[in-house]
Amino acid sequence: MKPEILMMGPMMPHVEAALDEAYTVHRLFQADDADAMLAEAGPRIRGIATDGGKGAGADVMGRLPALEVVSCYGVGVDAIDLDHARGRGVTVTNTPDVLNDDVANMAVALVLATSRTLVANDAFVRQGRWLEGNPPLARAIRGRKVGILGLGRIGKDIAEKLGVFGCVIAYHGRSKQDVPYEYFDDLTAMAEAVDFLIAICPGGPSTNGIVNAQVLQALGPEGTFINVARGSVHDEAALVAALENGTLGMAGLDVFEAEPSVPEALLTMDNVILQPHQGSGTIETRRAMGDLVIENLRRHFAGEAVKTPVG
Ligand code: NAP
Ligand code: 8YV
Repeated sequence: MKPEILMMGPMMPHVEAALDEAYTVHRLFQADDADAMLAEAGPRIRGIATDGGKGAGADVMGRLPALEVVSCYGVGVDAIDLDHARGRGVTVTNTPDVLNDDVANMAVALVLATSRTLVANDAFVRQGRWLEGNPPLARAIRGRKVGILGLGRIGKDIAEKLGVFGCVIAYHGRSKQDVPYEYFDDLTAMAEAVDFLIAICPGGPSTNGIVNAQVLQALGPEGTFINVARGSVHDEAALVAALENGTLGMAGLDVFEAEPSVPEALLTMDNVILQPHQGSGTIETRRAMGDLVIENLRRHFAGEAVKTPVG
């Protein structure tokens, strides 16, 4: 008898194929009546396959008395109720490290795209405005100061990459680390001191709205905010207001509070570059993330230690 698992949302084809081969998969997102599906199959379901957006709440996990493992396609597990899982001894796994390179590349791309006004200049050419003269000059990044909010696995990769571009790196987190970068124990103080603030910390209650109006004001009219972490990390209303009134110079955003909805006001601003949560969005990285989802479930059901448990 194959173990039965619940799939919260569509996954990559190779992941769905591998999971269908090894398990009886109940697709919650395809159920005409999710409640009826959970009532019928819930007692037999031993695993969940999910992603960072759909996560797994206590509402669903609470319907699965035989649940043993949650395998998340994504490193951020803020949408999984970890307290509920821990309280029941449910193993949670994620996909760390394999995505560092591409998520860091997205942060670097947003730093370059904002500093060199890439998107606005693209429109400038397409709209024929170049025929009337040159656009305003952009800004260099060599020698400019970058503050990283969350110097973890991805944050360190961003620091290393931007170091090669000649940026001066600082960071803020809850603890000082043994790294050759300036540490700020206060986020507002760091924002005041840097040209770019890059958020790459986890989402969740401890970071909810920490990039607030005060932090954005400290970053200032010449400053740029880049968010490749979670939309919950910034106060979106304060961010829109700061960009509108010039308190903040520019923003490069891969994540938003209510994805896939983006505040209307941001759509018409030319001092903002928007991405549809694609930090890890390359074929290569997404395949590696999918492979980890499969491998963690395989190991669990083979009675082996999972590869990448959430601590
Ligand atoms: P990580 O290695 O765990 O690093 C997280 C860092 O954040 C640590 O340096 C930690 O330092 C800091 N941090 C944690 N809580 C904090 C708080 N309350 N205030 C300030 N700093 C805090 O995680 P990672 O693998 O680099 O991933 C980071 C996050 O990136 C994920 O959780 C996810 O939300 C996001 N992400 C986004 C994308 C995307 O597509 N845009 C892709 C992958 C990941 P201290 O413990 O010292 O505070
Ligand atoms: C994923 C992410 O795209 O890893 C994360 O935390 O945000 C992204 O890599 C996301 O989890 C998939 O929904």
